[in-house]
Amino acid sequence: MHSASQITILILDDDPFILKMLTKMLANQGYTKVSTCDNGRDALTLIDHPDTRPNLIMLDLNMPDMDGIEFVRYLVEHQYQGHLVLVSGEDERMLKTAEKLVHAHQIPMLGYLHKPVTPDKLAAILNTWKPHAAENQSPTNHKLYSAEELRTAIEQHELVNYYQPKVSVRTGDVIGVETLVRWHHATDGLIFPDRFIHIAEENHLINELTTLVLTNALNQAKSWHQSGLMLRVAINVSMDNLASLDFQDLVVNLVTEAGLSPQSIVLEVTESQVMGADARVPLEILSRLRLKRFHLSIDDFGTGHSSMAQLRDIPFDELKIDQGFVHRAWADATLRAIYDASLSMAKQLDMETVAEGVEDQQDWELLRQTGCDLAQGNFVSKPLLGAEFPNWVASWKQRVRTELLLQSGN
Ligand code: G
Ligand code: G
Ligand code: MN
Repeated sequence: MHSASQITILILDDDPFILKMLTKMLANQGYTKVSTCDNGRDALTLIDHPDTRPNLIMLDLNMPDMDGIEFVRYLVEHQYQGHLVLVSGEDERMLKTAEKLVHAHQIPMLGYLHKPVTPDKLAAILNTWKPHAAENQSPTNHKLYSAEELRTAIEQHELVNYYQPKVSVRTGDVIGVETLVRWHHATDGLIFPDRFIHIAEENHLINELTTLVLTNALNQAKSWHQSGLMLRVAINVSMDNLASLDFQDLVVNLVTEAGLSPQSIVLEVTESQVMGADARVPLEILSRLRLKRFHLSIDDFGTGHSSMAQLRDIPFDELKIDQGFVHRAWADATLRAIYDASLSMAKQLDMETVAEGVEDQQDWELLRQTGCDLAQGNFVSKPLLGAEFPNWVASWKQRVRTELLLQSGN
């Protein structure tokens, strides 16, 4: 735990009574380095100066000139590196929306406090404070990679597949895996796809990348099949892969050469950008792959453009409910409504359902109660290297029998 004297706190609220009351409450709990502002402009001046820059800001949402939401945007522009606590009289949904926005701006947030603030709640939230890594992070951690570096990485096979299991919620059987690519960078370590997929898409490298991922995944699938693990293997396909008709030949040829059947391959499609004015090419590729009995999956359902128009136009076999609507849907009425609606729509369309981001036992129980077909997430397993898989399967089978108490189908 930290000591209260370590933290420099700034309270921003237009109500002088709140400023006085919070300052007093904080002092009673040993927080003495506290300053106050009744408007955003003055607060930004304090933040800009190294001597007065706080580690923690307690922010009111509803203020007359610059409101809290606008203030958060300025915090980003002023490169604020500390934490935030929202303090507001607004309702739960409004506070949650504001919290999402703060997360989207990548400002670490300890949580929110409803007004009137009680000393207990205040103490509980401040106790979770830890110095934020970004406050002393080196800028190389945010390094951007060039197209040339990525091209070399693909050529040198520095991209490595990880595999995350998809299991049957009813029986616990391991049905398949999703392939998730990572870059094993010689000097920077393990790099996640959110830092390089877009570079591949923007620089005409996405077909090379997907070819490498698919080739490695097919080799892995073959070796699993030979050892009796009949896993269905999913790969992620970018909309940019679907821009040219060559892609379907590429996939068909690689799968045929590997001696695998299309039924054992799943293509997960997200529409990361709006389908261009001419949707004929992607539609043709997906329809033809489906005719050859490849499984098509709509990924991240409910976000961005992975939406109902796609469901209407493309013959998907599987619907993946985005993790943002799965984790804690049992505790949150809004998430639950979206989760239920997605599940029900998939069932009416005769699609298999996969819930992503299943993180704990309560998430798992919700899937069981609602009849979701497959689960994927850290509760089952984090993404694994191919070589780790057989051992994981053995330990999972054990867990299915002794802890989850399911009747396995095999
Ligand atoms: O694994 P996480 O592992 O961080 O993956 C983040 C995102 O990257 C996911 O949305 C996933 O769909 C995407 N992704 C992972 N591997 C690939 C890939 O081989 N191709 C494409 N286009 N996206 C991928
Ligand atoms: O392709 P897609 O966007 O569905 O990729 C799944 C992403 O979710 C990957 O980045 C993967 O590492 C991540 N992931 C997998 N399981 C969990 C989980 O239980 N919780 C969270 N937060 N992320 C997960
Ligand atoms: Mn996916």
